[in-house]
Amino acid sequence: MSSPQQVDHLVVGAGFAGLAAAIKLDEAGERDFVVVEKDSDVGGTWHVNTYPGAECDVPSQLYSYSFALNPDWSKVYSPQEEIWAYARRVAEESGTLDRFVFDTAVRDARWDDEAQRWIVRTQGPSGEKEYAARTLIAGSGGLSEPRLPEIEGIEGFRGEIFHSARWNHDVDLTGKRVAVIGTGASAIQLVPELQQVVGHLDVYQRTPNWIIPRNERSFTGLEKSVFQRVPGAQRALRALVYATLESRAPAFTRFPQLMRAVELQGRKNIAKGIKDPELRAKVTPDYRAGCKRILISNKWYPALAADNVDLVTDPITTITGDAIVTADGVERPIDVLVVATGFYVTEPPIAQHITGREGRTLADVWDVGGMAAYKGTTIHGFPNLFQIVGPNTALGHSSMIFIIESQVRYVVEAAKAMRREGLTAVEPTQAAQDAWTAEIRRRMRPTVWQTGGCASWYLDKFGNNTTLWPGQTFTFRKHLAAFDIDRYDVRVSHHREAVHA
Ligand code: N01
Repeated sequence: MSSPQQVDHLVVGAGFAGLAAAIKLDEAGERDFVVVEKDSDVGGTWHVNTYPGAECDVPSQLYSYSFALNPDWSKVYSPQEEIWAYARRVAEESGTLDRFVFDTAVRDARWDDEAQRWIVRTQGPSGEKEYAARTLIAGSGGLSEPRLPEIEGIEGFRGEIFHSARWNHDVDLTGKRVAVIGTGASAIQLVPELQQVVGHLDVYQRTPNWIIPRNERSFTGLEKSVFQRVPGAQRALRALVYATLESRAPAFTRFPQLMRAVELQGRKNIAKGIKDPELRAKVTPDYRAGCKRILISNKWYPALAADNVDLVTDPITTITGDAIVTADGVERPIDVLVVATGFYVTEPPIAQHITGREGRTLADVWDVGGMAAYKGTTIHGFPNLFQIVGPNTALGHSSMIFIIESQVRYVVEAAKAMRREGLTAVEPTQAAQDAWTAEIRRRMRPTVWQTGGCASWYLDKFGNNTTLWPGQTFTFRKHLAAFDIDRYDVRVSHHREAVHA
């Protein structure tokens, strides 16, 4: 292999996180970067998730960059292809696409302490390539690695099988016998679409979710032209959406009993969509709303009540060559199996491929005590690694793009500080990271995620919520407003010369 390509910053992933990092680095004059993306275009999850009915459940006025408002959103909650087209347009207009490398996966990244660089090996259409990067900015997302269910016999299934995030559009579902495993955010969007085309649909539910109505509507031509001509009007609407969503945070983080109001809405939604008392009982959760992600849909319950749909709640025991067998012994034949079973969130596979200063992978380090990072972004033992959407940065109540922009600002401030001070490495001290993690754990205790009586993918194998931010988003932004170099060990040469904090 030829010698590594030297770059200042290597960004992993061209989703909303990687794209924001590229744009903001570029604006700050940090132009020597490469964005490596395993898929064929920008957009991340909004490029990959093409299942029928895929839409965002955060209003688009807020689920968009603050620096690239879009006056043309068609609806309050935009469909996947519109969000992807928006990301594509922002990327094109930013003038940064010349530094994006597509169809290229990161195989591994290793910190070279001698060179003070990340050595990153990639695999692309023209083979393997190595980069030597000052910083590694991981924007690969928490919801990018599909989790397939471990069910006996699943590998022997002879029909078509695919994950919601890897939709196989070549399979015609018209008139077929189809099963969907899972009833999460993806399933509740795709099931109502499938119900209209398939012959018969079995939906396998392990745990019901709280689902409230979706206040859906299209923007009128007049509204769009006002947004076009008076950006202030659109900013005001964005601020209103932000404030409305933000006002819900305390119910998640401090006063879970307030979630009774959501449960009332959820029960009404069930009563409206389903007449059969038995089916109503099956879909009614027995835990506090908010403990698992609150979902929004007007179509889910009517779809379950349709004549060609069965909601199966008996646990699946085996999958045969052409059927699913449940614990009650019933065998339901199918042609196609859709698994909408979520993602690897608390044990992200990319962590196995990142090796830090002491020769340990991020996966090994996190295996001991769970995911942890200083301010959800930097990690002791992993100099110059910045993780966008890192531990405890995800949200249950608002737009992840707000969090992404907060983190990107921090990363850019770090890059500027490194240049200004002539630093080769910055690494949060163990003390700083431990104090941050301890505070997160303390704040997590009264939250609905820990007290609500459910099992969720927010929690890791130790029972800790290492996924969500336990507070208001503006507090998160405030924490990351400046690069607090006094919480970092810094190096100005091959040897550690200055230690802060
Ligand atoms: O995945 P999930 P998702 N046997 O993990 C079930 C975002 N998102 O893809 O609840 C049987 O939520 C599992 O059951 P249980 C959003 O952040 C956003 O739907 O664990 N069932 C659950 O029902 C969301 O939260 C949008 O008991 C099994 C389902 O599979 C996140 O993505 C749209 C099983 C998995 O649900 C993930 O959503 C879509 C098994 N072995 C997604 N294993 C927006 O609109 C798992 N399940 C922005």
